[in-house]
Amino acid sequence: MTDAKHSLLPLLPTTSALTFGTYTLKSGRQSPYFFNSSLLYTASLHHAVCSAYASVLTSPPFTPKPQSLYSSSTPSESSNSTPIPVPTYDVLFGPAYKGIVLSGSILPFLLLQTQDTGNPTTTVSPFNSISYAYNRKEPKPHGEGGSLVGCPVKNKRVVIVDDVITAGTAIREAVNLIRAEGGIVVGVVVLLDRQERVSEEEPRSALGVASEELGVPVKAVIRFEDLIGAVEEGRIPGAGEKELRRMKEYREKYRSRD
Ligand code: OMP
Repeated sequence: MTDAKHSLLPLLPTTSALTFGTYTLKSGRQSPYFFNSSLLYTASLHHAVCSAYASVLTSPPFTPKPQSLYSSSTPSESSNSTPIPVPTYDVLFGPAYKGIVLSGSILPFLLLQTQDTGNPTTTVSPFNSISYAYNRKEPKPHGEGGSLVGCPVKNKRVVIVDDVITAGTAIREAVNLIRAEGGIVVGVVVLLDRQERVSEEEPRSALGVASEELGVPVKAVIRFEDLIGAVEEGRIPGAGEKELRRMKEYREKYRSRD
């Protein structure tokens, strides 16, 4: 998790994904900053983003704890004693639209990070059969029909991969979609946790509440605090004292209390 964050954060200043102004969010809140993950579209940035998700998805709690990490290839059978984690899920689900590209793009990175390095002639990985799925916003009325694309999720253990969590509405919508298709949601990974409360009435964090309600891990690569830190250190172009003050005021107003 920490490695993923530290490889991604230094790249932010090279992009315009993080901008400052006044933005109306999906929740209706007026935010002094906006994180637009779809601007991380170059090969090198997309590589870094997918690699960061894959780091999270190949570590606990998305793989068993170290003592039970071994797949069918045990250290004694392998010329290299590096344990290979096994996944606790079958499908990565990316909610339309921004999650779509993530769901498929992360898969090769799961393999790269978990190949049995003791056997370089094969590309055996316990993650070989992890699959992707995503939804269409408009269900297709002809051809194969339906609103889900990719692996059918019925009876499958599904991890949702999305870009940002603010109040948690987008995640709840994705959970409902998957459950309606018979899938079992076993986790969520987002790129940015804005660390905001669910609502006026619910002061706990959207991420914490989602995790508690679903009874599954909900993890983020980067948090709002990381963005504030980067601005404080003068590492984000276009963000100075004024932007920092507005971000801190916003944090006071909407930050979660858990
Ligand atoms: P919630 O549904 O309130 O959790 O908002 C999450 C969604 O808001 C994400 O899926 C994004 O589409 C969008 N969003 C961003 O992309 N970046 C932001 O900085 C803030 C939001 C947002 O509207 O809250």
